[in-house]
Amino acid sequence: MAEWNNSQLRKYNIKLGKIPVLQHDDPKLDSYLCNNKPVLIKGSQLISSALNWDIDYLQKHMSSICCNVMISSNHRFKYYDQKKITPTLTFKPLSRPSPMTFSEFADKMKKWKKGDPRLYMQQALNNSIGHHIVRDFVMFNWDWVISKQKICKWGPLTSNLLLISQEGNITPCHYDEQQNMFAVVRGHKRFILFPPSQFECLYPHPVHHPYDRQSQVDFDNPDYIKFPKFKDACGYEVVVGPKDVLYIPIYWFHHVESLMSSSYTVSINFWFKTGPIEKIEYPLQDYQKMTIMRNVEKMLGEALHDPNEVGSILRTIVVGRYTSDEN
Ligand SMILES: O=C(O)CCC(=O)C(=O)O
Repeated sequence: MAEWNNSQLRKYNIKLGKIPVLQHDDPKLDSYLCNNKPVLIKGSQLISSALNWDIDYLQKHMSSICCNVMISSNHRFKYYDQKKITPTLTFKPLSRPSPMTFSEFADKMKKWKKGDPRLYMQQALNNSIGHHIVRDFVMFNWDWVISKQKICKWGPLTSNLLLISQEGNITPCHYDEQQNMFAVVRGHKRFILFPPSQFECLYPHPVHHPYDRQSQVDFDNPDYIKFPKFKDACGYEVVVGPKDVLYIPIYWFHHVESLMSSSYTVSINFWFKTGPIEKIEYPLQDYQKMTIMRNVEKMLGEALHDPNEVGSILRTIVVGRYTSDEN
């Protein structure tokens, strides 16, 4: 399998630092994980038993399993919540779900040629995925990841997504409400991460919108008139390769590119709920303020019985009252 090089990284007009890299047994690691600081972890063996998960192996052992496949007319796979699509909203996503068996997906991947719609499989691993895959899954280095979950007092593991992406696909910038240990099995993925403090520079869609949690800014073609603070965005980047694990802290924005080192990438994420807060300390951290903002939006939507009214009531509260220098 080929290596990646800098020419494969998409060029963006964003200031970028580097994400630190630590060995799994480095004594400093726990402090990163417990303090919501991203870090690339080497040598954990978290998914060693899945290193042979290429399309042929998975086709052999998951052939009839129905999988969530997204199809897109371009390279961007911007996630949306179908439950938030309402009849009054003009919403035209460029990608659409197209469930199919793993065998159908594998055949499409093998026959794919330039100009065809792009494919991205994102399937939760559960015990219906065939006993060979379950056997490999059981042999993940659970002891290691569960020890980190305990040390950092994270909540339960909620899911593991198996992600199979064509090279060149992009998951645009968004944040999740869970802690994520992201492991690459095959190929390379470039991540650009932004801390919660960058919320204002990244302009996530409103909570009631199907694109909730996704940045409105198109990194390939930013609209600086609509999103002027995007000019000030500062991120951190890292390329994650086979056997590496990237810790993506809860509420950190992330943008992901599958690089050309391989015709497709295979990765597995480990999503954990955040743990109960034992003692609230003030001032609150930026990610805690993000949860408050989300709750305010949700509460207003419910109280008004109309999510379309949330923006105007927030403007009425803020503009001229909290926006002048005297405040
Ligand atoms: O790998 C990708 O394309 C997206 C992964 C992601 O956003 C996640 O695991 O939260």
